[in-house]
Amino acid sequence: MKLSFRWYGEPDPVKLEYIRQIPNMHSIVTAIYDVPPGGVWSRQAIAQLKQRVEQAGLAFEVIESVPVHEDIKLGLPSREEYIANYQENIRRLGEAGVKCICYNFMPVFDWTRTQLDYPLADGSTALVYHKEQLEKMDPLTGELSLPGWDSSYQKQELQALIGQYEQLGEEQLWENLAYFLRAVIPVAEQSGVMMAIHPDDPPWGIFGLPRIITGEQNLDRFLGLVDSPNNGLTFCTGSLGCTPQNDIYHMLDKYCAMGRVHFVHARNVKWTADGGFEESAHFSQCGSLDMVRILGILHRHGFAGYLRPDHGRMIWGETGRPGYGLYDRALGASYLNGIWETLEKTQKKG
Ligand code: DNO
Repeated sequence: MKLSFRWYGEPDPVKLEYIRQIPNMHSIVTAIYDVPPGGVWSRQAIAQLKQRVEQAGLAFEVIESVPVHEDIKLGLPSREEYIANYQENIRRLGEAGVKCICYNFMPVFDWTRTQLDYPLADGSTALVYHKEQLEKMDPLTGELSLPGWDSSYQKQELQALIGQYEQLGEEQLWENLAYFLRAVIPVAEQSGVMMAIHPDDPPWGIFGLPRIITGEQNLDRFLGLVDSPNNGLTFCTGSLGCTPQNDIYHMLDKYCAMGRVHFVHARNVKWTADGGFEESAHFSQCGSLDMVRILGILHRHGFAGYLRPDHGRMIWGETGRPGYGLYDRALGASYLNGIWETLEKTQKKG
């Protein structure tokens, strides 16, 4: 297991130098943020980022994300150019030593929550998804803006885009995903890069948009689209595990056995009675997921991929990017280290 930590580049209030001080930290998970989706990342920008991360004593091996342009998801003729650009990014990142690229195939909106500063009983705040709040949200009329959302769309453009996806439907989205994978996975193979799709978060359709990377059946289908080890998963415990309908322990075991889990986002969520969830501290008893069981499965399979603590609460008065402060993620990292060390010292692998 290679412990890693997400960093949003120089503007991130969490400094690389602080991340370095977390025990056992191996690598930084980051991206080039100033190129719009679909563009090519310059070799110079990649080299600078690599140098900056390595100078801080950390490895530059995981990118999250290289975004997939909407035209690829929609299967428009312009996808050819964007796919060629995507292939070029994989080549360039591979040349720079990147081993794993995390991406998603969610139409329009990335991860979605209904509140980013929900007060928990202990006085911290967390990201939550409450169904009754979601029902009141309308991306076309509301003022709402969440970090996972692309704020560059005008309301009219957004309306047109949502309309295009409604027409497209799930099956065609699968087709477009297969088309994309058939083009990029061979390049990833040649470049020594593991592609690791992030599950849809939450794993169900929102605002009438189709979502397909949601549960076991669909992940099986996804892995079968291109049967290559380079066509793999980011196993996000909090995304897949935010509904008890997903048996994440069984799924993790199965996909590890297949050698298709390259990256793990380890976080905990607490299911709520309305079918939604609240993000909690990593500690098992704080949420609905059993972190010892999750790491135990990874350990049994000799997991040598990347794992990062995921969203944290805001604690100790920290302010900053919701879910991505330093303190609670660092607590999460230390807790995950503790579980892993115990497993190393007490369990046999294989
Ligand atoms: C949320 C993240 C996601 C993830 C993308 C991957 O915190 O896990 O935004 O980075 O979906 O493309």
